[in-house]
Amino acid sequence: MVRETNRHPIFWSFRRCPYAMRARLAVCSAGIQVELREILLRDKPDAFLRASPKGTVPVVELVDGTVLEESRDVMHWALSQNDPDGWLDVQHRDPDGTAAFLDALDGPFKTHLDRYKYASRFDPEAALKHREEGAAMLAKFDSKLATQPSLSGDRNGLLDFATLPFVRQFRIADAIWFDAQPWPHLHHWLQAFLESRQFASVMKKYAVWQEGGVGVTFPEAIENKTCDASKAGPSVE
Ligand SMILES: N[C@@H](CCC(=O)N[C@@H](CS)C(=O)NCC(=O)O)C(=O)O
Repeated sequence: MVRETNRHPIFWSFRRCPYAMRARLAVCSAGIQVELREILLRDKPDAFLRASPKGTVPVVELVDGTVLEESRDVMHWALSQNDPDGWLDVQHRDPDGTAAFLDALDGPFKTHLDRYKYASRFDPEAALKHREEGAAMLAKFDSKLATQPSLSGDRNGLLDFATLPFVRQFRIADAIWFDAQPWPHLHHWLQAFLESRQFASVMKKYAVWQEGGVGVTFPEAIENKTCDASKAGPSVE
């Protein structure tokens, strides 16, 4: 008997990884179902490393054997099939600006975030310098959000969902400090996301995939729009 999940692309994931989070958000919004395999980064399964020897999540193995190894590629793959909420509108309007924004996010901003949040792994004495550099970028996001509801324009789209998981991490590093910054628009934008049903849908906890096993169907159902941006969701730790 062919199992139902065999027909879905395989999505290798790690729940708390912001790259995997943005990719799950896009898959969910596109209404595509995948076989999600939750892994531990400290104990990567052989099957995952065979699919993608570089060993970072997310990775999506398509049914035709194509392997997507970058979160941005996964977002584009999903949204180019179905984009009911217009996430790609911003890219259609301004392809160069969108690419430059995402490059700055995945490049300098992520560098500062890591060297601030995980300072002990880098140079502990440089933590505050990196917080300052990251904060300068966050202040720019706040200024943009003062003039329009979302980084992508009049509603959350590609730029927002690519960014929100990383801003969430920046806050987690020191929530008291983050909440005390003069960024009312950024705070509101992040909070609305954290309380959304969309966020709750992609943050469910799944058992770690076992070699030889079958993952879980994600999202569990697409008919009832579990990823609907308009609905509030339960709080997620
Ligand atoms: N450029 C990659 C970066 C992905 C990435 O670095 N993911 C982290 C987890 S958040 C990872 O898998 N790191 C490998 C490890 O920790 O061993 C993407 O956009 O998908």
